[in-house]
Amino acid sequence: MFPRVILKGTMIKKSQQKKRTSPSNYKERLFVLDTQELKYSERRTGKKPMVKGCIKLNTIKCAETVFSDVPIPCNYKYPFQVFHDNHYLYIFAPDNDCRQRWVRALKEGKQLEHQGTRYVVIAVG
Ligand code: 4IP
Repeated sequence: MFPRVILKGTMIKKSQQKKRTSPSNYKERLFVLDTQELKYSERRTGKKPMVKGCIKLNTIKCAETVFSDVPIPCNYKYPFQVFHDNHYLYIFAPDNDCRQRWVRALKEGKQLEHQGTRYVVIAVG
C-alpha cells in the first residue's frame, strides 16, 4: 500500500544526542508524517529538501505534549516529544494548535499503522 501524507510543516527539532559526544543544537526542519513514517528534511533554496531523518511509525512508542518550566532556547515555543527506538526526539511547534495537530496526527498515524498490521495478521491467519 502506498503511503498517504497525513501532515506536513516546518518546525524546529533538538538534536537527539544519540552519542555521548553529540552536540545539543536546534535546527529548522520540514516534517512530513505519512501513514508509514515521520520524516524530516533540510530545506535548500532552489533544490529538493534533503532528508535528514526518518522514523518508522512502528518504532514510535509514544508522542506527547511537553510542558516545560525552563526557558526554551529556540524561536518555536510549543514542544512535544516523540519516543522511538530508545531515543527522544523533541520537536518545537510555532503555536499550541499546531502542536496539538501533530500530537493527534502521530497518535492517529500509529493507530492506522496498527489497524493495518491487525488486518494483515487476520488475513494471513
Ligand atoms: C547534528 O548536529 C544535527 O543536529 C543532527 O540533526 C542530529 O541528528 C545530530 O545528532 C547532531 O549531531 P551537527 O549538524 O552540528 O552535526 P539533523 O539530522 O536534523 O541535521 P538527529 O539524530 O537528531 O537527527 P546525533 O545524536 O545523531 O549525533
